[in-house]
Amino acid sequence: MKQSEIWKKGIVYQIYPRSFKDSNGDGIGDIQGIISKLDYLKELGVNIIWLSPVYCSPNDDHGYDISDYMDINPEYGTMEDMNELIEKAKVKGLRILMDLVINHTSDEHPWFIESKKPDSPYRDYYIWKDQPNNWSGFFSGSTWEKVGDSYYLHLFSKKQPDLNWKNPKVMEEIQKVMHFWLQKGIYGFRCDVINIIYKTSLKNGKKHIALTGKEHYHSQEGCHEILRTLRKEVLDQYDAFTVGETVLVTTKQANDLILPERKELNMVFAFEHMEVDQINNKWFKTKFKPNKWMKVISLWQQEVYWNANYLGNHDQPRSVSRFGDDKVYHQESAKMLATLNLTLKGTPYVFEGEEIGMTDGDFKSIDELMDIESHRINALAKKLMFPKKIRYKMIMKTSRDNARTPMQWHRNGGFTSGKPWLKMNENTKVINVEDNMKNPESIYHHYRKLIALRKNNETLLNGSFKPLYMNKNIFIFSRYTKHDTLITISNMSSKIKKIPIDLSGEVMLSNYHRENLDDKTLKAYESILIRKEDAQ
Ligand code: ISL
Ligand code: CA
Repeated sequence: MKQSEIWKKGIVYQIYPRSFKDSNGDGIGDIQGIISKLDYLKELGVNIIWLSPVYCSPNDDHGYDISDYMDINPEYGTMEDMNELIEKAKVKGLRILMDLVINHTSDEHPWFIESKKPDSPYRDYYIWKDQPNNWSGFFSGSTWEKVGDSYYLHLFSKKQPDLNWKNPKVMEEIQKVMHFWLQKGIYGFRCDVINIIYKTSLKNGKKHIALTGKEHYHSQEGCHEILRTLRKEVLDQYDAFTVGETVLVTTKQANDLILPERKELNMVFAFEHMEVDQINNKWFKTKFKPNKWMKVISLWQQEVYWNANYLGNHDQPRSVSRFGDDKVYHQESAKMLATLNLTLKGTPYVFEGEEIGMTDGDFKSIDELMDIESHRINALAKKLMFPKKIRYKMIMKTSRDNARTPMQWHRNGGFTSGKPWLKMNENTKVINVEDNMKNPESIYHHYRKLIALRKNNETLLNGSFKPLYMNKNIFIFSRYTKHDTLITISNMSSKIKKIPIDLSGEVMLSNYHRENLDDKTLKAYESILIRKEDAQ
């Protein structure tokens, strides 16, 4: 089918349904809640909505453990609600991207329940072994769980058994699922941990601090084959696109998944720029050094065919708390980050709440957290005798719940009329949609301007990327076509800096009321987008 390639011009907004908007007062975000906010999204200017999983799930990992791919989690609504969402969104020119989690299912999926019986035809839907191997999992600890006399593989929680992609039946079932959703008119899939789904062998792995065994399942040829099949048999029959979530990929491995001639995915989420403030693994944070980040961004911009640009998602701390300053320069730094993300080459993704500068959660104790990953790590750290204070500090900095606190619609919250499933940040009093919309100087309006500007700007949509200057805190790059050059200048620090190179041009957007480049001083977190003067 002819591809409209909306994804090349579009801006994607990620919704974490549990936390976006509750319509019935049970404290849990739901589909009717999303429907009630479609006009808000339309006004913001985004055109694709990525929904984190809304399928039936026992919620061990909040929807990333699916027990029925073709039905809706009753907490979120019904299939009628979902059909309504897809239709109403479409009428407004918004397309829905669904999360496709096919590395694993829930252990409560009927396939797995059957698979536990050694003689069942479903046995080979999953990966069973008489003896475990030495692999270690994403949420720490062993990756094998015993049932009867055998063990099954789970790279994530034990309630997320890995599917066996060597079984053609699994391929058949997942194709059915994809057709089911695409026929409803969705615009494609975000494919969860897609580069680890194929396990070439189950041999012991080389010992690593984390993810022992990964060489047996990371970026395997079998995975490329699966993706080509899904593309040919399913996706190419629709006007659809895919973004793969890919762990631990290099630029080369990313290109191998997305170059058009490969006919696999359209783009991937990589993590290298999310790892610049950590040592070895995400639990050990080090100070954020902008220069490291710029280098990674610059490399990916230049080497990778088409990037999926993002600063945060439901697994990451809030971007303004992490890469900006969520206290003194909250407004300025959130706007600077927005300008960076939306002027890079590729498809920009905005995570819910980022457009108003939502910050990390303000949890008082680990007990307030709901994320399985945080609790697993806490248990492990306790076992290793980490003192309570240190555990608290470490987990508060990194917990995925930082991104999952309820959306702050107005001063009193506005997410639910009941008790939210996860603590609402008290700063909703000052950081909320209502106030943001009223104030023309707000972060929200900065996003709106940027989105509008980008949508109609050929240079921002398709221009090449060139780094012009990088030092400890300053990042300057251009986007150019034959006829036009745009330049983004960012001071990624609170220190006052001089613009280090000679630049002139018309200011198109700034976060400090700047009208021209006469003043060569960059204020704290100042960011400026200019059009070069000699450009036609
Ligand atoms: O979460 C990460 C870093 O904080 C990454 O290691 C990686 O994104 C993650 O472990 C994989 O994430 C995806 O699959 C998981 C699910 O828990 C996440 O929410 C999802 O985004 C298992 O399905
Ligand atoms: Ca609800």
